[in-house]
Amino acid sequence: MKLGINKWADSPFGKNVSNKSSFFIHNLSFAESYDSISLQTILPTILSITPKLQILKRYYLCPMHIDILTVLPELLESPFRHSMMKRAQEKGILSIAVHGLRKWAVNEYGQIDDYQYGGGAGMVMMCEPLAKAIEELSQQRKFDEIIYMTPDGNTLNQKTVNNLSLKENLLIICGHYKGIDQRIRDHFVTREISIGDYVLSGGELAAAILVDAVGRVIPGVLNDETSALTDSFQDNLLAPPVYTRPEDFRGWKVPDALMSGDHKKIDEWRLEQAIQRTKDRRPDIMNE
Ligand code: 6GU
Repeated sequence: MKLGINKWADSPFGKNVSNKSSFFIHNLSFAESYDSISLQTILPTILSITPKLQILKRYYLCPMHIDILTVLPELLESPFRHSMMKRAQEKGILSIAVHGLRKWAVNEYGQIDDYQYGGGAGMVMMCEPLAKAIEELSQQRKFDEIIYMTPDGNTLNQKTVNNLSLKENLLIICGHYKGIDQRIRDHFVTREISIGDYVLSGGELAAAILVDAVGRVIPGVLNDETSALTDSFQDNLLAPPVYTRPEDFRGWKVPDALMSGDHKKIDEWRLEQAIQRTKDRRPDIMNE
């Protein structure tokens, strides 16, 4: 369990936390020698009780951290600086670090790729820079998953997204050219993810999509209004249609049920619509 004391300093509790107790939380392995109740023992239980406590855990104990390894760090500069990803980072629930792989290049020319054995067009990303980068970053934190973004990985879905959102530390590797040397996949990578059956010129945009999808469902990122629970796919149903003012636009009316003010009726209408929409468009997800 790790927690920078500065996390507490930024928190609403910061001013009230004594040095002793912040140290106490900071390094739980010293907890028993420090205070009467063993926080170390009860904390996991407390944290698993309710989603609200999951949120507290994200805030004060273990925000999610995502490292991204790429040859094109510039490509990932903007995607996380807006909207929810920005808010998650400002709230201290999520931190993202993009690393340029050339930092670990094999020579002063910044080489990170080479011709493929057996011949054929296209370069392959070499073992050495990737292995060095992964090992260096692994010394800073223990990764729950080392993910390689690749069109031949498992297709991303909401279930995987939800699952990843509960992890603490992720490392995402963006492939380029013909991809990365198979030995890195065999010996370091724990998960391979594709975002669909088409080929992109690199894994960066796919990584941005993965981080966005994971970031928005991390406990505490969304408020009730934007709750992920009403998203498409969360309950194997697509979301129902939505409407806003005006009630009548060019003679196109908002469905009566939504204007009824009867919450039971509204819920029933939404469920009906969601089921119908899913049957029409994505019958495949209904029985997953
Ligand atoms: Cl993860 N990478 C690339 N290069 N292309 C893809 C992809 C990933 N997912 C779908 N197409």
